[in-house]
Amino acid sequence: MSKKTVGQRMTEQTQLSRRDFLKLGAAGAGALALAGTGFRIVPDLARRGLLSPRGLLDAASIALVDAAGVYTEVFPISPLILTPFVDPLPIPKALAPVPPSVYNAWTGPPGPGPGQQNSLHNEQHQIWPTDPRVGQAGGPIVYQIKLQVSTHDFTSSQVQPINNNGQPTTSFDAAGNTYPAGTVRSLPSSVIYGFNGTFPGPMINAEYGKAALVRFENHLGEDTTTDIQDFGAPDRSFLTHLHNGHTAPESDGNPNYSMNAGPHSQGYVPGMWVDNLYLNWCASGDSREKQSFFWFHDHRMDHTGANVYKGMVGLYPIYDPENNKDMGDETQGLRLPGVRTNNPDGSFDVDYDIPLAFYDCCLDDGVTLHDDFHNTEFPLAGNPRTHPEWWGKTFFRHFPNHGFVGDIFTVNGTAYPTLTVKRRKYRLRFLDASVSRCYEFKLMSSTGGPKSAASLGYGGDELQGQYRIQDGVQCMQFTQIASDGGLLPNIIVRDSFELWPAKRREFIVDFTKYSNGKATQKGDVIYLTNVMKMPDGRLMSNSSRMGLDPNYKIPVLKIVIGDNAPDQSVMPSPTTVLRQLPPMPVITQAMLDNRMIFEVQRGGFGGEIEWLINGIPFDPTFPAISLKNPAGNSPLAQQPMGSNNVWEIRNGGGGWVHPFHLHMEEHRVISRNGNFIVPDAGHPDDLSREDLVNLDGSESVLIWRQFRDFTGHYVAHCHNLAHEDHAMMFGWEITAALPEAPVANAGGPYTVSSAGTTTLSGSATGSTPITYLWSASAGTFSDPASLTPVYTAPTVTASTTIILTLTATNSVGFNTASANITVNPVVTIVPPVANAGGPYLVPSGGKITLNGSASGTTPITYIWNASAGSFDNYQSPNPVYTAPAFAAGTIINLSLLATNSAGSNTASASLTLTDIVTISSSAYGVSKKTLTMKAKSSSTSAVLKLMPYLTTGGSIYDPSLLGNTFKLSKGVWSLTLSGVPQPAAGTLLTAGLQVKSSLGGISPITALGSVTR
Ligand SMILES: [Cu+2]
Repeated sequence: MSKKTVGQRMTEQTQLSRRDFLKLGAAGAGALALAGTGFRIVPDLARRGLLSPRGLLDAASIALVDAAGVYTEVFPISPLILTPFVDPLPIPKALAPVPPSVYNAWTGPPGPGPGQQNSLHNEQHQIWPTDPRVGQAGGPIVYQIKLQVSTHDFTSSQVQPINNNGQPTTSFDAAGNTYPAGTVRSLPSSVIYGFNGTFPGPMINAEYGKAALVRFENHLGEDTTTDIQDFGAPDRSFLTHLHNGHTAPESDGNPNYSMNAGPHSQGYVPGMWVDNLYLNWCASGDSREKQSFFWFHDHRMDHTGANVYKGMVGLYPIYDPENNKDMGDETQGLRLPGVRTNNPDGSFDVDYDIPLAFYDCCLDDGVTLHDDFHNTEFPLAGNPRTHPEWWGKTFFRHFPNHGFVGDIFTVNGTAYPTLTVKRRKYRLRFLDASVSRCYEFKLMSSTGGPKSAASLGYGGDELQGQYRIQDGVQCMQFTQIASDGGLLPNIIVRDSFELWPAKRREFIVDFTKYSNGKATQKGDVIYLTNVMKMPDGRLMSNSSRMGLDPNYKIPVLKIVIGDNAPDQSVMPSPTTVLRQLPPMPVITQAMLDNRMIFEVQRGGFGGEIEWLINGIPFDPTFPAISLKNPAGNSPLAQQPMGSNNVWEIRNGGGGWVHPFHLHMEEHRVISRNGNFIVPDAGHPDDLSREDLVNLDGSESVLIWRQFRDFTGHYVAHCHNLAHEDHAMMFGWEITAALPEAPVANAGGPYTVSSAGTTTLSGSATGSTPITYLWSASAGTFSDPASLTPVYTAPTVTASTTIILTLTATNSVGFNTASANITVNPVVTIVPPVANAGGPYLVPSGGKITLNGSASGTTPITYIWNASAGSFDNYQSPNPVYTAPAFAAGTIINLSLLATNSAGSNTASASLTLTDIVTISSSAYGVSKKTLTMKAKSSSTSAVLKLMPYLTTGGSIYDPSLLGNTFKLSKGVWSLTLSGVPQPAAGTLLTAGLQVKSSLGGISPITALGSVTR
């Protein structure tokens, strides 16, 4: 790392460069002869003598290069594939992991220790899966991927060599033969740098919660005989990036890291290996941050486009087993299409869940000149010259001026493939793995079928895509479920969608019916069709947003409807929440004012540093500098770990589009071009999490980002790889988390008895280490420096409040917090003695208010219990009790439990259900000295007592009659009593009757009459 200060660097790169460029103009042709100085800035430039001694590209050399037309952008016309849509679409299978018995025997097995991360033994994994933050049991699943020189065939079809007018033309072979126009040929295999020697490379089916460690090994140096042509990193180095994995820098595969640490160069050269650890852990462990489709690709500085184009592409779908939400099993969780098979080797495959990687290429015609800035890096090629011996093999130009687009469109490495689908729903995962090409896809049917553009009379750029369905009409829709940031909050139903380089979008397509509702039939054909015309790497000329060319409908994948098949997947409804968005703070004006601003632009410099950010080419040795923000600052692109910020990504020119990618964490779009209503019509999935900012011409996009979990070097760059390789990239860093001042919390409030003890519960947030100190106006602590000391209260005779204070101190400062503790005098508490009252008499089914009570220290709580019946409030000492309708004479046991803090006591009372006695008729025969009556008892077993009632002047006249008893018969009896005494003449005699039951219960007094004797 250079020791220059930021100020020195800014001086060099802004003031000096600007002045130099203005001053020099086209004057100094000798600039090209300037020797490289070993400067690390854009090292290839230095080596090629295109840098000044200060590491800057001299304007003179730029002007010279421009004038010489070094990068004339002439592409060959690829030979026409004669029988398209015959080769089946390759559907990748999951890569098998390496068993522990094998990788433990490796020289330098994977592991968390120092020096275990790469073959240079100079790096260590920042976070191992067993780290408590990640919390995975055991080590990662280990994979091995070898970078190998190999070959690849894009088609099995024969081809017709054609020229720029679409007419048959001559062709060549490696033996030096020339074939006359009209000769149908077979293509030679193209040479690739492949992950495990294949294109696309392997697919790793990953799962959240199970880290994957991939050992990438460079075997590209072992094949010294195959002609590797004139593209791909000339030193055969690699640097693999898992696109938008939440990955530590040492495993991220980015040049800002690789130039400053690890290999300390552009990549890992032949013979080296590196363990990229993909934790499969969402940022900060927040499930809402989970993603669903990564890909890994080369990121070697200056040659990413060439290396990717040469085959370094791998797939990495990632599933979410939490609550079986998205685990590739359509019978569970969200029930997205997918039937999972767990393989014995520990991997798993998912049927009806197909990744589709799009890649355009162009094949050498043998007559197009090979000539660009990189000529000297491939001395064996002898450029500039034509290469008829490479006829039919992939052709590449580095093209700093625009970008690179091919004229043959491939899916999963096969040109114009066919996929026969079952009549059911599928999950399709789209990835644009192209260098520069953007696509817009529709599902179309065609009556006439594909016709070659050549046969339709097209020429030049209009031959791109080779085939057209000019009669194509849209017949199905896409149900979008995910973007590059994982599952959307809700589905989006779309007629078409754009796919820019590195972008991923996932869809459910229901192949049982067309969008008009009509059922599909076996044998029906649907074409996945690109309707975006992009004649060069600059921008699209036609699309739904830019104006469609009705004749430009390029079928890229033929889909044939096949047999019926079971389908237990469920199409999510518009209200189904697929994945909740993580929280985003309210964006304040202060946040907007203090944002970082990065403007991507086509510079005036041309050549290798054609593409700039904030006016300077990529410098891997320093973090970028933001343009001056509204708060007046130009901060360095450094963010403390744990921080978040608003970044503005701005397209400084109208003539180009840029898919701008930021490593490490996906972002959220806040606004486009000052419009804070997200999403706008052109970007419906801006509401999701994304790792690419698609920048239309002159567009400005504000995004909100977070910087969590790791520290170190990352990059952000245009994913038009021709732009990236020509300096449209910047380095940024996550620095150590800022120290935070402590915030103390003394806990409480507390209560303790006079002279008693209690354990305190203090705490504090802030950067550790933190020291603590308790103090109090009275009382003592067992250890005042502990967060949780035992506090001993003073002796008090009346309730007293004491203030406790906790002081927390760290390197930033100190903070105090207080809590109250109430000290109560010791009091004697008398246990309760309960009294249930009673005994109680109550008619069967009747009510009575109980008179329970208790002595003792209040508060006392009461609980009544009864063997039968009910209480209106069993916790009241005086509830109303409702007796059951049992037979008279039944005895109910009542109990009353009284409780206070000193104990409990129970008292019982009995309650007897009484007989109900009524008198139905009665008479008083004064003359006959008789009383007659009829009475009724509710009980058949009661013995009743007649209680005649004769008074004179308020006194019972003849109490001797009381006590007569009569046996009840059938509940009703009648009685005639003779010999009733006669009072003296003139006496007022009042007579009445009452009946009392032996089972309890008594009738009301029935007044019979009165007479005066
Ligand atoms: Cu770009």
